[in-house]
Amino acid sequence: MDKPAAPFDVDGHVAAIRERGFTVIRDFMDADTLREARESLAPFIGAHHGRNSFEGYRTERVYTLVARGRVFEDLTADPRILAILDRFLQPGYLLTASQSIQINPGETAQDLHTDDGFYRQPRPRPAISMTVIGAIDDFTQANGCTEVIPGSHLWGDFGDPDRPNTQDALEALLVPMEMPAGACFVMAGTCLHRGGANRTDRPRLGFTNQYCEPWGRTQENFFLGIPPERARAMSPRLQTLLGYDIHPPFMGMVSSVHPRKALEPGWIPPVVAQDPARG
Ligand SMILES: O=C(O)CCC(=O)C(=O)O
Repeated sequence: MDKPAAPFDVDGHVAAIRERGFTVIRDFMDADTLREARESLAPFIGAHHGRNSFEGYRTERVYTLVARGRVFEDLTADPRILAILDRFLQPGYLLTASQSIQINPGETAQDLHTDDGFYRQPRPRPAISMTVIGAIDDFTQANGCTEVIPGSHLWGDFGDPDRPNTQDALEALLVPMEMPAGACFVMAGTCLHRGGANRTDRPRLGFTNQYCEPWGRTQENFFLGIPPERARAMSPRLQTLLGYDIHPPFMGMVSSVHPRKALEPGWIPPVVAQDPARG
């Protein structure tokens, strides 16, 4: 008889993030999910090449991933991920970024960065966003797996007060997030990391979804990036993640009404509906 699957250990994952800044979910995606993810992405890869050293000149990204296939809707609102995020972010948190990242052969390592660094609030502080990075291919040190500095989520604005804050000193602390295809890790937005260099002759495909506090500005503007008729067909949970909800009492309202109304068929924005010139 098959051993029953172990229940998902939310507390364990939350404790690991609090302590080290990240946690790994090894069996996040099964073989069917991985196949679907690859098939859904295939038509889009190649359309966008990195334009700077942050995006990576030899890296291909597919933005607005959440709307590129049903599998990405499910991965974005995966109950295991949301159970972890519920413990770090206020109710009504938002999807702030959603993209696949294919690091191609010859790509160099990214600059070290944090994912919530553009919220210019003094550190140390709680994370304003949380990041998920999923491995669609195996992530290895050779093919450019993400590299993370454990514990850096607790640092202040100028790094660890007990260590020199030089590039060499920081690089010496990097840990490669080697993981098999199907695994993902969840990381505090305050944790220093970078995409690694790909020294193999094959691409490394992964994806990232990032989620921010419900009062934060999102990196991607999903209201403009996802046509309303597509958003209308998504689950209510996903609609909330995309901003079709309010942060009480009324952040996110649309001309005084709940933003989900704007998804109803035939909805006409009040600036148009109430325009005396409309006749
Ligand atoms: O692809 C990766 O492993 C990490 C990429 C990353 O950190 C980013 O682009 O912000």
